[in-house]
Amino acid sequence: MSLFPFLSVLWISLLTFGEGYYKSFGRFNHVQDVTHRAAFDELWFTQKLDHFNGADRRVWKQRYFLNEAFYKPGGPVFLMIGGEGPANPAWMQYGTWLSYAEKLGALCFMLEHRFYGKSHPTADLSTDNLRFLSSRQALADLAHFRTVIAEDRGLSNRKWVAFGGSYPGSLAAWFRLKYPHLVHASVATSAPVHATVNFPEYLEVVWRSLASENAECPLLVKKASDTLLERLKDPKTYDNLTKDFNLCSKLQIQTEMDSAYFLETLAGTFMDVVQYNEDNRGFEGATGTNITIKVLCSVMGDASLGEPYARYAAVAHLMMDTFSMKCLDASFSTYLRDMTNTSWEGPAAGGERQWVYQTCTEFGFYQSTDSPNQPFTGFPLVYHVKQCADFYNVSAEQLAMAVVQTNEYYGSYDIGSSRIVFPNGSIDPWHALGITLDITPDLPAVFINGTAHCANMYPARSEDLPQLALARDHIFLLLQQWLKQ
Ligand SMILES: *[C@@H]1O[C@H](CO)[C@@H](O)[C@H](O)[C@H]1NC(C)=O
Ligand SMILES: *[C@@H]1O[C@H](CO)[C@@H](O)[C@H](O)[C@H]1NC(C)=O
Ligand SMILES: *[C@@H]1O[C@H](CO)[C@@H](O)[C@H](O)[C@H]1NC(C)=O
Ligand SMILES: *[C@@H]1O[C@H](CO)[C@@H](O)[C@H](O)[C@H]1NC(C)=O
Ligand SMILES: *[C@@H]1O[C@H](CO)[C@@H](O)[C@H](O)[C@H]1NC(C)=O
Ligand SMILES: CC(=O)N[C@H]1CO[C@H](CO)[C@@H](O)[C@@H]1O
Repeated sequence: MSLFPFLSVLWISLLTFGEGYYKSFGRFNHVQDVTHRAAFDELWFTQKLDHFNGADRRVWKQRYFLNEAFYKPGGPVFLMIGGEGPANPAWMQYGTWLSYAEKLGALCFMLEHRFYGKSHPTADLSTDNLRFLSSRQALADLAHFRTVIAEDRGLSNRKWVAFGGSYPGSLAAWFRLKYPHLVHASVATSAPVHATVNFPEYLEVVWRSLASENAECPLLVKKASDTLLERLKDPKTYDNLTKDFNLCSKLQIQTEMDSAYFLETLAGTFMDVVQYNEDNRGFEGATGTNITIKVLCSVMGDASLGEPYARYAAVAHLMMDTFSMKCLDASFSTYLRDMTNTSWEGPAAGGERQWVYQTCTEFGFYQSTDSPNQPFTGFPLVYHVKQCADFYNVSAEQLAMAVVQTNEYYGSYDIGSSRIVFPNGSIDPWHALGITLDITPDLPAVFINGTAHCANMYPARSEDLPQLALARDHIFLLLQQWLKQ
């Protein structure tokens, strides 16, 4: 889901379509809702800066949203958890959770994640200040918010249910795990609960998802990316590459980082399209929702465009047209400059600088080309790990230790809890780090064959796959049952 998660756990999204996604946020103001759901408020909560140091009394303002339209006295309280991007108010008007709220008479809150959107705990995004950015601090924010709001509004004896998709899906599960007295049940959609430095399985799922459209498709992608890698070895080809991919400045390859960034940017189109294939995120104002696996594979299969390399370039052009980009910026030095800008007005302050920091200090999740069973080449694990040093002075050793500690702290796949449901979509590459089998009857997985990242959270559509509609109903029945316990 793209609230935040939208700009998903997959920062690649931003590398490739950053502009398009960001512009889409502004557009919500123009979405005129004609239903009775329109009313919701933007509010601010006084939050502690450091929950784990009693001597630190500093506070800041955390943004949240409230929709009371469905609340019936005595009903439950729903809390949508924000993630690695601005909390998108579109979720206060649309989304499956609201249809559950309507049926169950729930009061609905959404809390923006610290350091994202308008929730600024510190004066800037310096590495020193980013020390206060972690999932643990975010969970403590949720706990403090839940406690104070319940007291202020007389909701202490109501049952609270947490929702989240992608990284916030993990937070929804962990909130129930770590604060079971504060949250009665959780819906943890497409939640990557296992931290791992290297995540080569991501691109393996991309291969399988492309192959499910057409067996030839990933082979053609592989052929194209192999050709590309070959050409990158010869500087005489750079003028042609610059032209073929409509790069903003002449291709310059001085280090491994330069070539890896270029190759990753091009692969990013395929990764994004697979992750969000045919979902219903258009309601958020997202552009490019008609670019699907089917569309990419039909371009890759179009022999009239020339060799696979030329078709790969055609895909890049299609994305530039779709997102109205004048040219493709595939320069690592620009990326490095943007990512190290610590201003709240900086080019990566929409979430990239913050999220990559969280990957370097908690989760890893690096979608490397280290597996042979995937279609791309040229962005190995070392390329990702080096960014932690370049952007935040975090060493490979520190990263490895942090990831081990994250799994120790949350339990990875062994979540010792209850009343958490884990929906997963078969073509979503993130399912590889999710809960894929029922842990206990009280910790069920809901498998949705043929859907992408967070599909069950979006508003229902008539063209949805029947299994997606069934999954939504199934989750509703679980909530109904759990709220009686
Ligand atoms: C660049 O492309 C042109 C035609 O598209 C081709 O004739 C030429 O050989 C290419 N140059 C290199 C160095 O590959
Ligand atoms: C996607 O939609 C846009 C705007 O509606 C349209 O201009 C474009 O041609 C469509 N692209 C594809 C591949 O269908
Ligand atoms: C950071 O980005 C802002 C906004 O784009 C810009 O004004 C500022 O000069 C940048 N700072 C540095 C150090 O590049
Ligand atoms: C980077 O971290 C190391 C220790 O981890 C420290 O000694 C060094 O001063 C740091 N460098 C910068 C530029 O902050
Ligand atoms: C998923 O659906 C495909 C076809 O739509 C089918 O071939 C496959 O067996 C299904 N997988 C599962 C696990 O149900
Ligand atoms: C793709 C995937 O991991 N799917 C799993 C999701 O959860 C169900 C349980 O309901 C598993 O059977 C699937 O394998």
